[in-house]
Amino acid sequence: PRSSSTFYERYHSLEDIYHWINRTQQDNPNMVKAILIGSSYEKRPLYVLKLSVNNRPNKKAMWIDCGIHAREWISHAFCLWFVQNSLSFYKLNQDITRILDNMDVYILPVMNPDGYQYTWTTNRMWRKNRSVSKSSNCIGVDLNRNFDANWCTEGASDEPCTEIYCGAFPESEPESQAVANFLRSHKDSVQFYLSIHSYSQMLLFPYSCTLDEAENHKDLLEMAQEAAQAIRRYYRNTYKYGSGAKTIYLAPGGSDDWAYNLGIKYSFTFELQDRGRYGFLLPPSLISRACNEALIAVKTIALKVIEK
Ligand code: ING
Ligand code: ZN
Repeated sequence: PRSSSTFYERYHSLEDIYHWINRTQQDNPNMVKAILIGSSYEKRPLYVLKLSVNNRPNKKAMWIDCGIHAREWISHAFCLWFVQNSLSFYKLNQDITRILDNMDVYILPVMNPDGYQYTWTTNRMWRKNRSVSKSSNCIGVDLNRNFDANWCTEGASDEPCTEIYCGAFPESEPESQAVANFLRSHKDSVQFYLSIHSYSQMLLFPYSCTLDEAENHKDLLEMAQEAAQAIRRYYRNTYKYGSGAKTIYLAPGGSDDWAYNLGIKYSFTFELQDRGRYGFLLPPSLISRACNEALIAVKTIALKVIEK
């Protein structure tokens, strides 16, 4: 790495991320708690970091997951970036302060640790988890097709050898089940759900599993539009926005649609940089730019949710 690049401007192995989680909670005992929400198919722990600055009753919360897809390395990098930025700028940056004063933040930096490990050791382009199928020699379920939202209809596949295999049944995978269980038990506080992917530069919201409009479509569209405008204004970069099904493709079983139907009315999937030049292989020199522009979109939407 360039000697001037910081920890957050590099990609990190799974082992390094586990160490980072540990260190982050040890160094910030008043603000950070690590919560074990389950384990992966290969029995690796799934840790959520809870950022919380006070115990106000009836506090809202937001959720961010990264790394549902193994090869989308900028996603994992974003979760680390977001935590670092929140901890560094609380009480210094007005927006961060307002967000943390009004919301607890739950961050799952690696939703698919088995797949991520596999991209470091064996196949950089792996997408799915690493679960073994009963009916096929092919490995892995697409965790973003495994949630219970029009599960395994058009846009997913019941064929284990495809990249969009939906699994044997909804929440068949321990990774998606852990996330769904956690959100079910926190749905009274969590009002903003966000899943981070790459690439293509898009701010998406429900639905992806149907062409129908979400009940609060206008609200979601307005929030995504404001977030995209902020990115354009501050970083001169273009993000498309809209419902998933109409902006990219029909994709049933996604986490954002499922969270939305659970009652989390502000539910989004961000596709970070780039638009295809490097694709999943975004060079480390572009991490800071990609994360900062996503961060401004998160802040824009979180501040709107606080006002609701
Ligand atoms: N894109 C997402 C995918 O899982 C998506 C798009 C968003 C699907 C929201 C469902 C819901 O295909 C990438 N790059 O993974
Ligand atoms: Zn993805």
